[in-house]
Amino acid sequence: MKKITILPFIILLAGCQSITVLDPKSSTGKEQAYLIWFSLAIMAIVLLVVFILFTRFVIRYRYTEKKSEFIPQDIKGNLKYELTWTIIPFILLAVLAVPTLKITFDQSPKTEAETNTNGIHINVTAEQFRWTFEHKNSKTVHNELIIPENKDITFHLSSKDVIHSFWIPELAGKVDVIPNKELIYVIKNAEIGEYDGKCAEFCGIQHANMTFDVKVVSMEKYNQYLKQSSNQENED
Ligand SMILES: [Cu+2]
Repeated sequence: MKKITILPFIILLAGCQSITVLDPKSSTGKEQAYLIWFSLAIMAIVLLVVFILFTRFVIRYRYTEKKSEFIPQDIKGNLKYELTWTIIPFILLAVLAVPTLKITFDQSPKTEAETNTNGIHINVTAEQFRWTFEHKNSKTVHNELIIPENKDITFHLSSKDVIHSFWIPELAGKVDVIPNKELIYVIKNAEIGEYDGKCAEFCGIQHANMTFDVKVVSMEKYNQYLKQSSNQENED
């Protein structure tokens, strides 16, 4: 019977693997993680103040024999307090809004190609249930994305059928891939490594299998990779 009592803790611990979103490996992901930590910090401050006040009130106004007859005075709105708890949340929200709006706006998918045409551009086509990556020299590969480190990678996202969602948790947040509409999404300064990519929008019965491998390599290796003629499109 006792063993069963530790079950909830085991379930909680199951989530203790590193949360990849909070351990980002690109500047795009780092900005997003910063927003999460920043809003968490502000929430923690609010929570702390509430808990401290709550504890204070519980101790100070607890019921005792002495106070059994005590009835607190009925006071109408105190202007000072009313202003305090109206203005402080307003300031907190404003502080939170500035970086959130800036980063969200900068990173939002655009509908037109960036003026930066020198960077690395990759066409990404989603379809039930695979990903196709086309590099600038027309090298076309399925379910395997190879990109160079420390560059701005501009993805041109489009879907052949339904709405999918392009997501590499360690590099950047998810972005919708919509039929008949090309969206431009930029991931900046990825670090060398191997990451998992997936479709984050339920798109059909094989949705869970719609994954892809991501490898970030040196620029040199990327150029070599582009030259390799292994064009999966022909092999299929
Ligand atoms: Cu999908």
